[in-house]
Amino acid sequence: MKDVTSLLNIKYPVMQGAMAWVSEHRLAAAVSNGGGLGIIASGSADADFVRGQIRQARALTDKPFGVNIMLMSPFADDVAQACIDERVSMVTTGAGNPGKYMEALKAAGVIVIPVVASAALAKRMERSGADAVVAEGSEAGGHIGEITTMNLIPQVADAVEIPVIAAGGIADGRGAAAAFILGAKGVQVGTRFVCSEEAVVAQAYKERIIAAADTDTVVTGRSTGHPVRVLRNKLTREILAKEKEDISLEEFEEIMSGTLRKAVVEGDVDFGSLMAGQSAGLVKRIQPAAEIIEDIMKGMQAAIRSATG
Ligand code: TUI
Repeated sequence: MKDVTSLLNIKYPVMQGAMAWVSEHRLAAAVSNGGGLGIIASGSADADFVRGQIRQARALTDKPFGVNIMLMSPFADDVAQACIDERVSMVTTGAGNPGKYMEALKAAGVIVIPVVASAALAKRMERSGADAVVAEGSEAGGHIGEITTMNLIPQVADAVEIPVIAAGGIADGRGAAAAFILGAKGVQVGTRFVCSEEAVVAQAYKERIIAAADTDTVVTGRSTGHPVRVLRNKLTREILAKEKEDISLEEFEEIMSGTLRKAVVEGDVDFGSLMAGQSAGLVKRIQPAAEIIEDIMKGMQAAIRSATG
């Protein structure tokens, strides 16, 4: 099996999770310059925005980086085409089944790494030509599946021959070491990179992650079929109370609309959606992205030595 670093032509098997509004070109380029794989999140942005992001990232790094296609976006088709036109090295996909884009992306020579939350989808993706999968456990921030990383990684690793990259709950070398022991060949880290110097994110949001304890995330949106993990705040108290009653999808969407931007851009930590994983409790300070990658790699080696020594 080809390893993840040679597949992606990177130094360390550490990918930065795509986070809407957070992982734009500056963060992605910083992660790639640090030897990992930076990923531009397209979120619900249109193709012109994504094209601009790709070009700006190229101005900041000559290393490979990726683009994430968020499959619930109304612009997903155009974003996939933009990735092909711009000849990006790789794409990840999230929040759905990217089957319909697979052939065109592969024909254009783009490496495709779908994010999956089940072994069944991982198998389907392997059959349709995926180069690897990111298996994301429910500890992750944002839109999540049901299975924890501890259980998902070995079951996906058993189900497919292609490399498995672990995501969800990994913020330091111990988590990365655990993921490798479970069968992963790489890790994807999100929440800790929100607290990188290069992430253009309101300081108040970064500080809420740093202040977070292990129990400070909650899952909103279960009643809608689109569960999303965020830090607890006034917004989550309001929405969870409404979800206990019988809130319509329309009312839910009206309350949640624009709240991620509110958190990331405006720093509204009370009424913004502070997407973060359960690993928020492990994030202690704001650091350059390159230092985060070095720390994870050194910590991973130390954790493996101490477990086997
Ligand atoms: O996609 C993510 N995380 C995200 S996307 C996002 S944008 C958003 N904003 C507000 C509300 C909702 C979304 C924020 N965070 N992670 C990857 C991921 N994909 N996690 C789980 C899945 C997933 C779930 C079900 C992938 C496929 C799937 O089923 C597909 C099928 O059709 O079988």
